[in-house]
Amino acid sequence: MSVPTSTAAGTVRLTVAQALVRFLAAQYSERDGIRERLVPGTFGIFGHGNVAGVGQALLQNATDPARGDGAKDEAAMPYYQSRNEQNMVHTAVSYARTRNRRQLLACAASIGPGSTNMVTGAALATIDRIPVLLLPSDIFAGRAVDPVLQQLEDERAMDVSVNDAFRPVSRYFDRIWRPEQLIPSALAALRVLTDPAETGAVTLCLPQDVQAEAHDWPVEFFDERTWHIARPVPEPAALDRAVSVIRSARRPLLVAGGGAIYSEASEALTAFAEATSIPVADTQAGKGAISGDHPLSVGGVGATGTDAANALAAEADVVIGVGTRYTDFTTASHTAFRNPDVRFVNLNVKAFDAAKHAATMVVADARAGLEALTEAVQGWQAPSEHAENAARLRREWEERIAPCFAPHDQELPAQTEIFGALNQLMGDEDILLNAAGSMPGDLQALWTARSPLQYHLEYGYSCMGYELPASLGAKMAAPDSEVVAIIGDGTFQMAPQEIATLVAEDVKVILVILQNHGWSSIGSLSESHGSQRFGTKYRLRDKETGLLDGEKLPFDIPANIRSYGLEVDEVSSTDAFREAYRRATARTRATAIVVNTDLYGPHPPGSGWWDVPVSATARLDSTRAARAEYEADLAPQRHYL
Ligand SMILES: Cc1ncc(C[n+]2csc(CCOP(=O)(O)OP(=O)(O)O)c2C)c(N)n1
Ligand SMILES: [Mg+2]
Repeated sequence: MSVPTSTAAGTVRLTVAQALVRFLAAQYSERDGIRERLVPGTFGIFGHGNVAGVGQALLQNATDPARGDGAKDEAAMPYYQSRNEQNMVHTAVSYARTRNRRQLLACAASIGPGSTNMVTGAALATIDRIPVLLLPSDIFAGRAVDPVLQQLEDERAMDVSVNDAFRPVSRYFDRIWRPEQLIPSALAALRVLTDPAETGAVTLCLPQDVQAEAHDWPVEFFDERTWHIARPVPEPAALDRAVSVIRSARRPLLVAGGGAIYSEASEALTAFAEATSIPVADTQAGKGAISGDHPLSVGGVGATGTDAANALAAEADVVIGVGTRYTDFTTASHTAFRNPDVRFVNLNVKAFDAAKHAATMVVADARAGLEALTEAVQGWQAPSEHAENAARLRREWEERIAPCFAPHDQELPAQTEIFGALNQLMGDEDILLNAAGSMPGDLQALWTARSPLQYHLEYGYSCMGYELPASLGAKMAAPDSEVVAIIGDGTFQMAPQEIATLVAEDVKVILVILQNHGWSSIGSLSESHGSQRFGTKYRLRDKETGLLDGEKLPFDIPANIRSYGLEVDEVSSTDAFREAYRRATARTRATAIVVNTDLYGPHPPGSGWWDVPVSATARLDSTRAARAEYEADLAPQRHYL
């Protein structure tokens, strides 16, 4: 049995990798009195960079009942094998998001390509403000063998490696050149991961030789440690300033972002909205913070928002942003808020976000801040006509989108029909996942989320390939929920591999693949911006035109998925989809429904705009016409000062 030997009093001899695993297994989080293992598992793919270091440590943890020097059974660190390093970061992000950032996973990769495959996942985590601990392997600290297989050589600096690419996309980055550096670095890493204002990807690079090096660690390093996830309260003076702006409002609008969900502020948000009669619009990350059925909910705001939310945004005199980053989709590229005198009050745990649009800042946890605002604004309400106007706008929008859910006069269903059916079929606590393609826009406009976790849209990075591995993470985090990933055919082709992991771990999710033989999203963007859908369909190259506009590819997605061992239904109508969904829920294993849909939509109507610049000079008429339209659309774009 590979029990490490204690050496000097109060120390334990372990390799750096063994020490890191043992340290991570002893970390706990606490919020609102709920204490949980902070890092309950590690995903990984081994190569020469980590197989004998981190790999050995995980093996020892998995197979040695003493888990190294008598550590308790709770110190297990389950290892999950992934098929692609980018995917495993997506899985970890989805897990942490579904756990409202109270728990997270580690991801261990080999040196070189294994590690850089994680860079995209790191960017996604940092942009979305979701904690994930990345453990890329790194070049030899000792340099005796340089260049090791897959090493980038920089003649100007020997401490540079490909892992430096993680720096701009990590909230904390470190490289453990010497064993004893692990102690301060591990503590710093955990502080950042559990700080709601700082969190994102945290990267600890582990040189290949250092991972396997032994050190005498102080036993206290492995003591159980609890990280208290803070709920910072607003400063009284900031609260006063915010309240005086809110009290002056005649046509206020709340914008709920992801922060409202991660902080579990739904009740507080709803109570604040009810107390003040302020309508609530939502962003992609914030949908569900207030139930879509609530009379004050007006749906998505911005580029892919509802007419109701956008009409209210256009005239709002005070916008109260709660936990939002105000991406260009939310602001419709700075055209959504058109009142010349509009002012912002931003409640955000991160001062950086609270300060946006020259706002009156309330730097606080969303829940604590909303509770304080509700108390402080007591007795004040927006004029009653305002809520009545919002309710009328919402009814008009519902009438306008009703045709999206009805059968269309075309051979294949529009995906909006499928979404309408799915919204009825899924339970309130079930989870819908999506990230890229034409689906996010349609879903933001059409979907009614009735619980905070139901609508899981990754739209900070909108990364094709997130959905499938994310379904694994969401299901691990919420095993009692049905998890449904909506995956475009383009997205499917980017990352189908993780189906093998779903099978290996026997994780039941439902994959809904929308087969439209190309990119409906970028195709329509291309067409409306003068580029004629060039290069956006999946077609064979036509010998005569020389373009990719020949026959459809004979690629058989159902057969591809069946080859992994899944049961698959292929459907071409909304009624058949309903039946297939019922069969899918009855199954106990991961399963898929491939829906043949129409590449050309139709997509929902909408009133938002998105700034995608059109070529300012062109020989093509289509581009010149699109450019003229673009210049006109730019007119209302402004800074909010
Ligand atoms: C990794 C990545 N590459 C490229 C893009 C740009 N992009 C956004 S949507 C899209 C096409 C998506 O195609 P599909 O999944 O079939 O969805 P559809 O547009 O047909 O709804 C592309 C290429 C992206 N978001 N992510
Ligand atoms: Mg497609």
